[in-house]
Amino acid sequence: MKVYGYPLSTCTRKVLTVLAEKKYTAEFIPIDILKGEQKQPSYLSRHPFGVVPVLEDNGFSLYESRAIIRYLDDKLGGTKLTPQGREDKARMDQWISVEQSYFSGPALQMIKQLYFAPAAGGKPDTTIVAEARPRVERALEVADKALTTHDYLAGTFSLADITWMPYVEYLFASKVGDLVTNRKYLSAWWNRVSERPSWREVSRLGTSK
Ligand SMILES: N[C@@H](CCC(=O)N[C@@H](CS)C(=O)NCC(=O)O)C(=O)O
Repeated sequence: MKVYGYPLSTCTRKVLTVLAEKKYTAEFIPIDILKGEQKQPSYLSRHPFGVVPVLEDNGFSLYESRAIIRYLDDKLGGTKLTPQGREDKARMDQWISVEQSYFSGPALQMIKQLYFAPAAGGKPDTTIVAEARPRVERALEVADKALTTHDYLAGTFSLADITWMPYVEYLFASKVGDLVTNRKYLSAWWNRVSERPSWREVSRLGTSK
C-alpha cells in the first residue's frame, strides 16, 4: 500500500493517523506541495484535482482523505474506527460532514493567515481572520455541546474524531488554542484524543507547533 502525501498536510494526517491506529505501515511517497509537485503531470494522473493525499492499494487508486480513511478502516484489521450500531455510525458520518461543511474551511482560513503567512515571513490578513473566526467558533461550540454527553464525537473514538484533529492541532499552532481550551468539554476531548499513541506518532512527523 502506498500513500502519496505531505506530512504537514491536514488531509494527509487523517490518513496517517488511521494507519497508525491500525498499526499498518504503508509506503509513504512524499509530495512537496510547497514546491508544487502536486500539480506535476505525473501526480495529476493520480489525482485530477492536484492535491494530497492519494492511496494506492494493489492496483486500486483512491483520492479524497475522507474516502481513503473509510476504505482503510473497512479493509485493515486492528482498532475499529467505525461504530457498529446504525445510529452511532450515522452520528460519525454526521460529524465528518460537519467538519467538512462548517469547520475545516474557516479553520484553514484562520490557520493560513495566523500560522502559514507569518511562517513565510508575511503578515496575516486580519479581515480574513475576522470573517472566519465566528464560523470556527460556531462549529467548536456545537462540538463542545455534543461532547457534554459523550467522550468522543460518535460515542466511541472514531473516524469522526480523526477528521477534526489535524485542524484543532493547527489552531493551537496558530496561537488561537484558547478557542478550544475555553470550551470545557471540547478541551477535555482534545486532551483525550491528542494523547493517543497514533496521534503522537503523526504529530512527530512535522514541526507544526
Ligand atoms: N478534499 C481533499 C482536500 C485535499 C487538500 O486540499 N489537500 C491540500 C493539503 S491539506 C493540498 O494538497 N493543497 C495543495 C494545493 O491546493 O495545491 C481531501 O480531503 O483529500
